[in-house]
Amino acid sequence: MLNCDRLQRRKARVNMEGALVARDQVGIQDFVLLDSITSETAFLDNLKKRFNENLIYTYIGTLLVSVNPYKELGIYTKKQMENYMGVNFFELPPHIYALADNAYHTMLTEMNNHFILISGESGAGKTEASKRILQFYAVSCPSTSLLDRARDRMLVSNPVLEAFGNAKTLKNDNSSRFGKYMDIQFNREGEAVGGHILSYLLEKSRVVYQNHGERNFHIFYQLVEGGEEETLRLLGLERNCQHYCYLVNPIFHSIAEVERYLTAGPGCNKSSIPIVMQYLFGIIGSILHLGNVQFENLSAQIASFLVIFHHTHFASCGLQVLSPFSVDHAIYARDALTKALYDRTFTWLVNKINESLENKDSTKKTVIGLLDIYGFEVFYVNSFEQFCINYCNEKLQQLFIQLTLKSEQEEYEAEDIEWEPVQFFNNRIICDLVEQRHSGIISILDEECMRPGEATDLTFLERLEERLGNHPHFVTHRLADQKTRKTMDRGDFRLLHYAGEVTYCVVMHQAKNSIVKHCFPPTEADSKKRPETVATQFKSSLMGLTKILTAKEPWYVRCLKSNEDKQPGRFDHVLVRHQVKYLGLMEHLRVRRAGFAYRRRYEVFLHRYKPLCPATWPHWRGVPADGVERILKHLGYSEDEYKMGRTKIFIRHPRTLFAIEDAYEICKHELAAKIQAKYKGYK
Ligand code: AD9
Ligand code: MG
Repeated sequence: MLNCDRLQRRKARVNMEGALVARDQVGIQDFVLLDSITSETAFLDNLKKRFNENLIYTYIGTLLVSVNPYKELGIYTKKQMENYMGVNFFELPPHIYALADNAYHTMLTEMNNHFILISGESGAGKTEASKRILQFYAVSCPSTSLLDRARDRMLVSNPVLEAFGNAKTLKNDNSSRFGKYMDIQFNREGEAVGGHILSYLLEKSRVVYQNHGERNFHIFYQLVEGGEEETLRLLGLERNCQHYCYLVNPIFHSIAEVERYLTAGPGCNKSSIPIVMQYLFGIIGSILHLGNVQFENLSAQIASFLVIFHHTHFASCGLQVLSPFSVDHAIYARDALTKALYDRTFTWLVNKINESLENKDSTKKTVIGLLDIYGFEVFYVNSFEQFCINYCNEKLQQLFIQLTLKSEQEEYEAEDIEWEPVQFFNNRIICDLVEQRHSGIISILDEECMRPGEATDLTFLERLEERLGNHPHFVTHRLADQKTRKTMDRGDFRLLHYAGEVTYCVVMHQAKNSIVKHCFPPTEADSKKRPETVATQFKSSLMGLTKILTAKEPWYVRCLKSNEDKQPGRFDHVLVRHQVKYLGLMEHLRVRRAGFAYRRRYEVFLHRYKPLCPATWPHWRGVPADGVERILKHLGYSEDEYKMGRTKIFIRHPRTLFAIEDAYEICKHELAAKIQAKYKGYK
């Protein structure tokens, strides 16, 4: 039914426009289709030509390249969504909606799971892209009034998570400081029936410290600047961000969206809403108050502020003794407490949202996963958080390489398809440097953390130097001149990431032993038993994510940053060239152009398309591969449009497949009409 609608809409559009391929006429819409683009310069020229005409999207086959315009283009209207519903890739100019729509229809046709990997550096447009996709599904998927609620909750969960998980950085005014993977679940009818969010390592250090020119999480300013008088009075807060040590560079934000979500209720009934709000805002308020606690007159403050700023130990007589912390210790304990509090509140919020999105119905569902994670970033000072964020980006790049460049080429080989190998940089070597068991940076960090009292940041650096000094992607101050010809500080190490060099500061000026402090979740840092370190936990969660993704069919959006200054419409050639290079877009283009857009096992292809050929319909008694060849010959395809592998059919261009799919839809329609006529005849 759905596919017939799609066909009707498509036919209507084709008639309206008088041509199957509606091109936007500026540059080239799909790099794969035109052989004239072979050099990086030509690739960039095409991107720029289109960007200058506000055409920010271009395809490499089914991969979507998006260049951040830093201005509203009016291309995300409801009308635009309708235009793209049920359209195959090459019918209309490239758009994020076309990709979303294709993923959706492929999922419904093949009844399998998909994911959309949105990648690019900080500020490139990943979060915007993921929001556009979600909005598209909200409008385009069929829905009943009951399901509207699940769908609306999915939509409104976004601003709330952004309020608590995003902040202004030097790279991006609305930078995601947590990783987000969201499954949207669909039933057989294609209705969005539920969802689930996984969040990854929130940058909680931001609660207590922000680099110059950056800000705390949005929610703090939303509450202080935008909260109601009564709320502020209850929480004892002043409407002045300058008053709070944890807040710098205040800016006005609307709190309305957060309140709307909380009153729409993550699974709570009307009467419990004010409690939820009070609870959340109460925590935000307490964090602000705690941040203002000063420790000069320690005893007076501590008297009024719990026992957390004391060491607890037992005297020989068995009595519990509290002795006050030093000022440094007390500040550390205060900050550890606020960070933990914020982190757990964020986890609680994600859980609440998940409760409200949960669909308990046990019927079969398929999913589209949306991955929007913090982008690769390099600051003047890079610490543990940047290390985790950039490691995460290495993993995603590795996944992309695995799924496109590597396995694609391996598959051609395995299937005996003639193939000229394309060379590419495999960042596996950097992932190993970070995560390899026993010899990677995380393992060495873990080992150091097992030596409490002895290990310091400097001993950690020494271990790294001893064990990884010869690694081509690892540099410390002793080796800096030889490897990268740039000097560096004694307390730093540098990684040569796939996307560029980043110098990480191990020995922070404000803390004597920062790495060891980062190792363990704060509440457990002083306990006797050794829990997993934060880095190891993060590594495990990324392994889990990779597993989730590899079980699904991939779609890619590669976001490019047009300039570093967030300037509307400015295309910085050098910056874009750098991204095109490290994202491996040219290699991807080469593999795509020489390769095949579509491949299916012979049995699957035959099963679906056998009605298209009298020789295979209704039954084909021979070998599946022969049946497939009969269908293709019957449809008039020449041998350069497809290749027969050992177990699969490979089709070169997506448009060939789309044409076969259209023929199938028409055939199915006719068959249904015949059966109906026959049935009427009986009546
Ligand atoms: V980070 O890794 O979370 O720091 P993102 O998510 O890649 O980063 P984001 O989507 O937040 O970047 O985009 C940054 C800003 O660019 C947005 O706040 C918008 O102002 C701007 N942007 C991004 N994409 C578009 C777009 N398609 N149209 C208009 C855009 N503006
Ligand atoms: Mg983001």
